[in-house]
Amino acid sequence: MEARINSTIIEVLKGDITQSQLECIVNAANTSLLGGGGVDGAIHRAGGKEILDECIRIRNKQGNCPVGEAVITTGGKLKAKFVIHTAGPVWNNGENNEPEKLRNCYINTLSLAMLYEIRSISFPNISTGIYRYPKDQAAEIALKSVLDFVKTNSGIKRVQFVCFDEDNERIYQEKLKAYL
Ligand code: AR6
Repeated sequence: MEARINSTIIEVLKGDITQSQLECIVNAANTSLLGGGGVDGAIHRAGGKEILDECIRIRNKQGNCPVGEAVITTGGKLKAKFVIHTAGPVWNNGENNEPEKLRNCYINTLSLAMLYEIRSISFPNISTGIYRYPKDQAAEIALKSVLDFVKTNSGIKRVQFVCFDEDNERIYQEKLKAYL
């Protein structure tokens, strides 16, 4: 499903983010930036060595990527020109400022995308896999952060939420409808 917020289309779909046709995809990475399982593993496998090489260069310059922050690399062999890597919070019963950290992932990613004049971007459901963030709460934060952002920043024309499982797809669809 799709919705329009000012001049931005917000889209919820089910699929594999490595197949995205948009200009930029987001990676649910970890602070090491050196790859891992889940969507991170899939992006590095599909995008090839160029992405990891750039992650290593960034690490050598600035060290780890703190939770909630974001860095940008090439998309390598992906259709997407860029990958923005953000480190989501590990769910710890909500006792570790997880909501604020997750919100920062979305806002810092979009701010970096604006800096690179990126017009279209695909997000995975950050932290809801290996990091065990409750899906409903994570979706609430993702949608609210992105919708608030695009209300005041018109550069990004399309934002996709690429859900990998049916639960997330349903949750995102219900919440997006409720926001309209
Ligand atoms: N396309 C779209 N979404 C996907 C894909 C895919 N190809 N594969 C998985 N997902 P996760 P996290 C979904 O575990 O919870 C890694 O090891 C998945 O179903 O990838 O943020 C990193 O290196 C879930 O909804 O990331 C970190 O160490 C969502 O993507 C750690 O996992 C996020 O699940 C990050 O954990």
